[in-house]
Amino acid sequence: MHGLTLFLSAFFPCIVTSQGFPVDINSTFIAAGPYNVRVDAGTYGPLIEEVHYYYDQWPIGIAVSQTGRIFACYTRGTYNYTLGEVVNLTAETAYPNLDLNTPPGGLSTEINGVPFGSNDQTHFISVQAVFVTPDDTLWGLDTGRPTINQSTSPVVPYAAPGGPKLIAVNLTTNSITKTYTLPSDVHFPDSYMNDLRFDMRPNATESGGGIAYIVDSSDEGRTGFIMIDLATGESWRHLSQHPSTLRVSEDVPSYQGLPFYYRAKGKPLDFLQEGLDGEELSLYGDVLYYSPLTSDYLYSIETTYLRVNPKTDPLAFKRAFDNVKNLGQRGGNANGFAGDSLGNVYMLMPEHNAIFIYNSTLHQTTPYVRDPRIIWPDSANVGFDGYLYMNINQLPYQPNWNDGVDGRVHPGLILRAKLPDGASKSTVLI
Ligand SMILES: *[C@@H]1O[C@H](CO)[C@@H](O)[C@H](O)[C@H]1NC(C)=O
Ligand SMILES: *[C@@H]1O[C@H](CO)[C@@H](O)[C@H](O)[C@H]1NC(C)=O
Ligand SMILES: *[C@@H]1O[C@H](CO)[C@@H](O)[C@H](O)[C@H]1NC(C)=O
Ligand SMILES: *[C@@H]1O[C@H](CO)[C@@H](O)[C@H](O)[C@H]1NC(C)=O
Ligand SMILES: *[C@@H]1O[C@H](CO)[C@@H](O)[C@H](O)[C@H]1NC(C)=O
Ligand SMILES: *[C@@H]1O[C@H](CO)[C@@H](O)[C@H](O)[C@H]1NC(C)=O
Ligand SMILES: CC(=O)N[C@H]1CO[C@H](CO)[C@@H](O)[C@@H]1O
Repeated sequence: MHGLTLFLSAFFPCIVTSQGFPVDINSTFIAAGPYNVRVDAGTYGPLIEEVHYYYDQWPIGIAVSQTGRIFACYTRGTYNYTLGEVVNLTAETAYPNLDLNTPPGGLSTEINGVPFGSNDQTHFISVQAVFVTPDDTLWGLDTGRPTINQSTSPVVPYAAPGGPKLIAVNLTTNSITKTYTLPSDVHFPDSYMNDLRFDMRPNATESGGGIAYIVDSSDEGRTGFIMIDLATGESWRHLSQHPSTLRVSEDVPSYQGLPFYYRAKGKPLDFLQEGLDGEELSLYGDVLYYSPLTSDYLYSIETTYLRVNPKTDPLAFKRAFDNVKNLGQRGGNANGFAGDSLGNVYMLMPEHNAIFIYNSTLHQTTPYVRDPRIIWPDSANVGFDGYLYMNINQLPYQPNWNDGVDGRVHPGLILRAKLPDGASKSTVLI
């Protein structure tokens, strides 16, 4: 099949009819024998460009600033830093500096023989996701839950209050401007904050300082959403353990054509346990789209239900539960989400080496880009320059999922593709 490699970077436009059906998804033909056989070329959509090569730490989250600075985060582990900035084609460095990435007391501690994540509020422990708001603030979501004993029997210890936090960094001064920690009735010991979006408009909350919508993807506990009022620092939950946020039992996805079971070292064969994993706001911030990692279904809820602090309304939970919408299947499991200035909702599809778009006008998923280099697109971020940037980290080959054997091969990648129809970063939710 060597002939295929010739086509990997070719530009195949993907034309979608008004009914959403792609008519020009291309395949190619290999004239190896006398018969000209049609072959899936593995590609469609805009040209994919290689932007950065990760040779050191395997990345998770990505965010691109107004001036094109690229930030990555890395869950850890044993890594020296968990928040980094890309400095050239093949290297990143600790951001804002190594000191803030190095909790003096270590990443975890033990109380009566039970491991807990660090409760350090002023240093980064394990940053899972990053986001740049249009005012050029970098937001980092620290789970406070590092992986420990990575080489023997990996454990993700419970969080200690103070460790899990949302931090804001001013990209002009490169200094932390805000830190939000969470009370124990909002962030549980086994919560795991996984993704974040913002509506900074003054009318989004009564206090006028904007709101953060955060995913709790807890493998062991209660999946749901955590909201933070960015002016008052108050936080609350919604949709805890609503079926739309729960993992799908016994999910067996396929990656690169291989059926996938979860194989942790020293443990019986299992399945991915991850529920609610990705989210994206609609263009005007009135709808939040989301799905569990292990589900083919896309869900949404009007954000008005999530913005109600349940302390002020005894029916708040019930109203949110009653207003979840099932938007149907989308053609596979989805991992991260992204959104653009036209309201396109991008969904990262690790089973297809592709990114799909949910089009709320068509009520359908449509294809955007596909490429054999997209081996687990972990997160994506729309840049101010009209490109979608994505982190590729080969996650299904990581040791924690493969009996302790690390099948990943450097480099990891940042890829980018031009957005459709001149779309760019949305500045509506400023
Ligand atoms: C991490 O830090 C240690 C101790 O400072 C150093 O020896 C090592 O080279 C660093 N690793 C990387 C990949 O930078
Ligand atoms: C990239 O940056 C790293 C870290 O600062 C440095 O060691 C390396 O020499 C740089 N590589 C190039 C090609 O500039
Ligand atoms: C981690 O490993 C250390 C030393 O190998 C051991 O003492 C400790 O009990 C382990 N902790 C867990 C939670 O497995
Ligand atoms: C970041 O810092 C610069 C320089 O002090 C300031 O002008 C800017 O307003 C700050 N950004 C935000 C979002 O506060
Ligand atoms: C905030 O105001 C904008 C118009 O400026 C409106 O479109 C939006 O719906 C409002 N949001 C809320 C939560 O009222
Ligand atoms: C959705 O599809 C319609 C019809 O093809 C198209 O006009 C629109 O630009 C697409 N995108 C969004 C975000 O609605
Ligand atoms: C739009 C596009 O790229 N079409 C191509 C699909 O594949 C055939 C056969 O390789 C080409 O001839 C077309 O140009």
